[in-house]
Amino acid sequence: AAVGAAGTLAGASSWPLRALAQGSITPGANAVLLVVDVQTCFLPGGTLPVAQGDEIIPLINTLAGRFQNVVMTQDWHTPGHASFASSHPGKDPFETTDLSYGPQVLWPDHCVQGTEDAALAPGLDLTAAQLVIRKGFHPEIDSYSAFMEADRETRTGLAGYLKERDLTDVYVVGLATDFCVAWTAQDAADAGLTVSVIEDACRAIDLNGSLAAAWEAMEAAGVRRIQSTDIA
Ligand code: VGL
Ligand code: ZN
Repeated sequence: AAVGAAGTLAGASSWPLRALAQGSITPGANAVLLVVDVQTCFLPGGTLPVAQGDEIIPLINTLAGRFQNVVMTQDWHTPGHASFASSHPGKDPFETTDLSYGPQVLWPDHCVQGTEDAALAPGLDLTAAQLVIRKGFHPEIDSYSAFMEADRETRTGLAGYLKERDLTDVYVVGLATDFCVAWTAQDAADAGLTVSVIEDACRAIDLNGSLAAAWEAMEAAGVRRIQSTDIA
């Protein structure tokens, strides 16, 4: 039987819900692995560490070998970036403030352009990656999403790139599940792409329930939640 987008068996609605069969997805020519922000700053010991962020590196290396197309992103902030708490006197990291485009979580200084902290994670082997999208380089605008910055107007160019290369089937992995991965996945769905997030190849920050909220929003947007074992 055909396996539908939500992992249910088409035409067999009385059957119990089940996950995708192990190894049931073979990425084809239209599929792209989108590796989000696997950088030193987000690993244990970095400036904005994501717990167990280092654990996904071997998994992503293996996944990358199964895809004909790999694209990655790099959080790439200017010094004194508007998303840094240090740029807002009296504010601490993980508090929220209002920027011109709306509420913004404030972060420790992280991923400053050209620093070791902003480098790709050691051990990440994405030699075959075809494009690196850098984001968050406008001093006054943050960008969690690989497609659209936090003002929800400024585009990164990724949608146009994927369109020109006919890459319609996007598999998202990386850091952090509840921020850059979630925003990227939702924007990809909004762009009309077929989107899957490979859950075990991501790790979360989980700030005030942000992880549960992110999964709810992604599932509402039609994003498929899959595991690395689903990929052949
Ligand atoms: C991210 C917070 C700030 C991420 C980037 O990659 O999820 N989170 N900048
Ligand atoms: Zn950032």
